[in-house]
Amino acid sequence: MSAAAGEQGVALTLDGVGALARRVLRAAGLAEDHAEAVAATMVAGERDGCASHGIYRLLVAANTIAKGRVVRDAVPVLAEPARALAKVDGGGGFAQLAFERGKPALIAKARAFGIAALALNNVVHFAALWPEVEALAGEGLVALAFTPSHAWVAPAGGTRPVFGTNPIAFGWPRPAPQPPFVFDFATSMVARGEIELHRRAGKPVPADWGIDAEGRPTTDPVAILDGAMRTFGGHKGSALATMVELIAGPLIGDLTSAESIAADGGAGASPLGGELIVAIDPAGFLGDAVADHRARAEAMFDAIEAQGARLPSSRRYAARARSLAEGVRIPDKLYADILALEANLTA
Ligand code: NDP
Ligand code: PYC
Repeated sequence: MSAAAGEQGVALTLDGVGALARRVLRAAGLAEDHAEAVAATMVAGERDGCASHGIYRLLVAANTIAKGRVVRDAVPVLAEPARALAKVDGGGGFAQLAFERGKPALIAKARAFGIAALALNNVVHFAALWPEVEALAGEGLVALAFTPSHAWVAPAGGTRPVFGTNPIAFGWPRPAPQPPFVFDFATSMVARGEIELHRRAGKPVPADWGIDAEGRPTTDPVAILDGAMRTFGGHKGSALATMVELIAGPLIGDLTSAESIAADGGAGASPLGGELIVAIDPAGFLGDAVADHRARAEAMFDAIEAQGARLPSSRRYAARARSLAEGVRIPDKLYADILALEANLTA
């Protein structure tokens, strides 16, 4: 999370962010392999200027661990229910390690069969999805990822939460030196983490982000956190959020967002459930013609940028270049809260 304008923030190298994250996660009782995998996604978020899923998530993860809502030393188990399908039972642990365990099988199957899917089951999820689709696109694959969360979001036309913030991520490989084309966004107006950050900063949110518990529009982040968030794009976001519930819930035998929040029982821990990741090898459809058709995709990216529009992830890649050169700045209060958490855990 970068420091707000006018605030200097605490300067850290990315190695420093990683060391801090690993230290706190280990102190919270997380097993070494999970701490490594979880810390890596927090560093990636901080490095790429994704405040809602960077080092701020240490507070979220520590709360989930303290509430006993994640298995600290879960051992993910890989199964292959069909030739093009892989699944990993995360054993109630954080999703990051489960994805790492399933990724090689997903890549191998996509290359062998042209298309393959990986289901993560029984995982606790608080991360952004772009690191996963970007990693798969880096292997030359087209990738899609979906996960439900907790029921915080009202359907279009309704006032009570049914959906999670249900992100959809997509990755498309591009010829070097271009990084992959990636987008990753919640099907709610904004990720819940963004509303949490406004609450922490004592700032109002835009009027279309959510409603209070009585169904009235509000700019008060606390009222929305107690009420309901809105889907983006009205009925279109609502339908996409429904799709995410279905394909990363019942389709893979895992929880919906409503079931996840019911299982949480008011603990305020991160969502429990599943994630679906699909990988497609362009060579499966195109054979030797891959390069020709990928050149047509490049022409489309050029047409977008030629008129001054930006590609999704271009902000993130620019932030990455800056952070790799200069490190990052963590807001003073967030840094103080993390140090206080660490002191508390090690006392
Ligand atoms: P945003 O609304 O900020 O949208 C993010 C995506 O849109 C990024 O790919 C971003 O690229 C792109 N984008 C933003 N502005 C533009 C623009 N002007 N032109 C082109 N592209 C643009 O994010 P959300 O708040 O919806 O989600 C943030 C994160 O929260 C996601 O990474 C998501 O995975 C995560 N999340 C995770 C959940 C979970 O259950 N695990 C639940 C909900 C969200 P860029 O990054 O370059 O700005
Ligand atoms: O920010 O909406 C969110 C979120 C939910 C789970 C992880 N991030």
